[in-house]
Amino acid sequence: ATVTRREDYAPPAYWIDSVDLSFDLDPAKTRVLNRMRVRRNPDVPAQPLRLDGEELNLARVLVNGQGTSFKIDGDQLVLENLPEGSEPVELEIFTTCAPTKNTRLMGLYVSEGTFFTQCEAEGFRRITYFLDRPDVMASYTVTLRADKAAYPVLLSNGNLVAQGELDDGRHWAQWVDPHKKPCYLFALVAGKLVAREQRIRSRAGTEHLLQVYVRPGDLDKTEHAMHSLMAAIAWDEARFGLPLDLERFMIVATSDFNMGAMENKGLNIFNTKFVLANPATATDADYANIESVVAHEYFHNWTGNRVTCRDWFQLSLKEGLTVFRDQEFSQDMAGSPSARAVKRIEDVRVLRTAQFPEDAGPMAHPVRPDSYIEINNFYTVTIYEKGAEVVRMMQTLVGREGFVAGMKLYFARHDGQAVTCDDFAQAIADANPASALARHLPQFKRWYSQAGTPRVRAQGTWDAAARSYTLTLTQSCPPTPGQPHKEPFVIPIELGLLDAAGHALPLQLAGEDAPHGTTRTLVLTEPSQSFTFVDIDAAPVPSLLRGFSAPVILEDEASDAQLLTLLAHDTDPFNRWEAGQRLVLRAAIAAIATSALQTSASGPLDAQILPTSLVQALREVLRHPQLDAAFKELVLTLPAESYIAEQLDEVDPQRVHAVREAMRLQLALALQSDWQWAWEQHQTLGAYRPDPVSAGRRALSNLALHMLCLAAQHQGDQVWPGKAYQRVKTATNMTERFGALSALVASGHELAAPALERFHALFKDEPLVIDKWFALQASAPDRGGQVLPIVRRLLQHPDFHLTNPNRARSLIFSYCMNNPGAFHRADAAGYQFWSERVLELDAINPQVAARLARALDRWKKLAEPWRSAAREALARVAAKPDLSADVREVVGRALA
Ligand code: BAL
Ligand code: ZN
Repeated sequence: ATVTRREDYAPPAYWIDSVDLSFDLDPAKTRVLNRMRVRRNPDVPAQPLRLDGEELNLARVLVNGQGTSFKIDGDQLVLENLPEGSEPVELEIFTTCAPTKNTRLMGLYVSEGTFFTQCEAEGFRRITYFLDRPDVMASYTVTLRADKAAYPVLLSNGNLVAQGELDDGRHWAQWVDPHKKPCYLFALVAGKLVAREQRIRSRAGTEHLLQVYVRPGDLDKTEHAMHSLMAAIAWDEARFGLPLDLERFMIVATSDFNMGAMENKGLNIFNTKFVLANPATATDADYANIESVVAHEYFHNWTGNRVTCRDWFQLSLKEGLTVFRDQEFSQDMAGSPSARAVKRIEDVRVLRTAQFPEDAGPMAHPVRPDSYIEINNFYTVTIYEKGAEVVRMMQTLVGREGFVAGMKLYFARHDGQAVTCDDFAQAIADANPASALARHLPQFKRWYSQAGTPRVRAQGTWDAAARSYTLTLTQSCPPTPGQPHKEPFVIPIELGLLDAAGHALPLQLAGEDAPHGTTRTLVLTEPSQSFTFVDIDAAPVPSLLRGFSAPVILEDEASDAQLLTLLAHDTDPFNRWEAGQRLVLRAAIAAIATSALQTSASGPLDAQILPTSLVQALREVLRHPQLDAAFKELVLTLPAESYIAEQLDEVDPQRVHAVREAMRLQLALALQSDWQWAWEQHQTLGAYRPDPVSAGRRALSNLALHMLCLAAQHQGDQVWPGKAYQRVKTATNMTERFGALSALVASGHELAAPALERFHALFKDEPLVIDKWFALQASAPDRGGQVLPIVRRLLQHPDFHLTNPNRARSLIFSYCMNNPGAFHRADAAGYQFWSERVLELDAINPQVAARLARALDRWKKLAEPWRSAAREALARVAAKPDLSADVREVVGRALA
């Protein structure tokens, strides 16, 4: 396998100024004529032109209209005899490709009779020979020709400049993109589509046409995506002064897509999952995801497209920054401080349940990686979510206004360029020369270069005589592959101190004249540092890492009593939630260490794992008159099994499952009347609205119904399952309908089967809903090992299609990656299933297969017999001779 290294970066030997592409679109054999103006890069020694290509049939190469000698070297087309000198050369390359055979969904492919493209990261080379690297930016003119009846809509980037009929029932359209772009942002779409349209006027008075294209029949599911797009456009102008730079901005939805969506210039292509929504088919979570993904892709128009990446090692330059922007957008859209905090908690939950394990496992890599075999494997939670945390820390260190100034300087310096993460950090620091970021910039940038999650140990001492409180913070970071030793990071720690009654204390550091508020940010730069607060009358309760101000693992000595104080009183909602989670985790870990609980076919055991004081504290949160429903739902939701497992040195997945199930049952039984109260108090009336307040009420009432069904199942009572079944039949929105169905499935009630059947019949023509139906069954709690046989049976279901990534994810990924209790079977049958599916998928779509291959990333943490069985399963996959580079890299690293 070829390893690509960041240190080997060299500028391209040639520039491509312009590209004129003509497509004769035919599903079986599409003809592509590529006419480029190419010139030598005068800064680089003369060398042959090497163009990337993959699975192309080459018919002709002309240089300045003349035939030329060329050779094929591996996947590259090599031209050794181009005219010397700096004059541009007209290069004409004629190739064909086979879109219907393209099951990888990279390059040009056909989905349900419509042509789509996906070029990031290296898909453009599957369309034509090219310098397929992001630092080569060209002007594009694209002409599409296709049968008019089959492909009435012909789209590409930029503006439609001409169109017409051909005499054989075909038609054509020509598009010119006014902006230079790297080829990974190229796109075309051709098919039977309809569009929701909206004309808008910017703050500056310019007019723009917005379009959301979908298949006929889906138009009634496009309103929310359009509203989200309009909100995102307004937000970027208001918050960062970044306007829409296109006359026309298009979104097109397809049901066959490897990723969530793609930010092609002016022609975003989306997975239907992140476009289509109406109250009957989409849940509140779907609505929120659509808002955030539509915004994310739109924000790329500046952060990614106007300023792009020099090379793929800089991927987080655009992805970390754009995730940060979409998270900020969603918080601003949420409105109230409480709704903002809910969004922050959800984001941190993703970071800690997905990115922290990645950073501790075989695929750990820095936010700016040093090497890769297959770049597709590096579209990770580290590049995206940890990258966003790095940007957020910059904002914390320079302030919100300072960050806006930094962004302005970044665009002033780099608009139209392909740059690095260093360039970004430098711009933010240079715009804020007096900031802690500028003072510590080289050290801060270790967040880009060092992998691993830092640990921060906090020790506090109250000195009664001096009336002072000294907090000592000590940082460390464990080794990661290729990085045995880590240098200290710059870690902003936001904190507050509470007295025993939960009141916030004024914060005055030794040497200061007066207190500065009740929450402030300390900047940890040394391996160990002490901070002394004065005028403190009694031992305080520290509230550290408020708002999760840095992506670290905090180890402090908080007692249960202190955590209960934070859970009841902290003014920082994140730490209030965190205190509850930590108390639950403590109880879970203690139970895992001491008990031999097992779940059985009849359900979880009735055991008292959570201490009474904690159950009472949770009750008080649930019944609290001021707290929002959405926040309550988060506090009352137990940490995921995978997150609990991460806290353990050695994992018995069945014990983790049994303990979590027992905690769930304990909460269901101990708070039974409170759940009933919560259900009754949080019904939403009137027309469905996806706003955070209504969504929070539905989330809490769904959790209540789930708990009530669980308690009822344990007690043999039929009332609540009956209500849930009724709701599956009569609910007027998907959030409530699916919540009720999930409650029946999760409690293992006999009504689950008829409810699933009815649900399928109702939504058999709605693929995104059928995805939910598969996913729910694959992630059901395992009782006596029933889930795997169900999943195997569902593989044979007429609605299951392995070639469709959404469907593969809904059934196979849900089982292997979201259902540890069912997947980690003592008989290794779950791992056997996993290895079969990885190999099967690899032959179809290596990118999707490589994602599934990561289900066993953390196998070295497993206890026996799981550990040996997992290693064997990995070795079985690795033994396949013709494995893709994608899967080989993942299993190779896992076994290293
Ligand atoms: N650039 C790939 C999809 C996304 O992150 O927006
Ligand atoms: Zn992105």
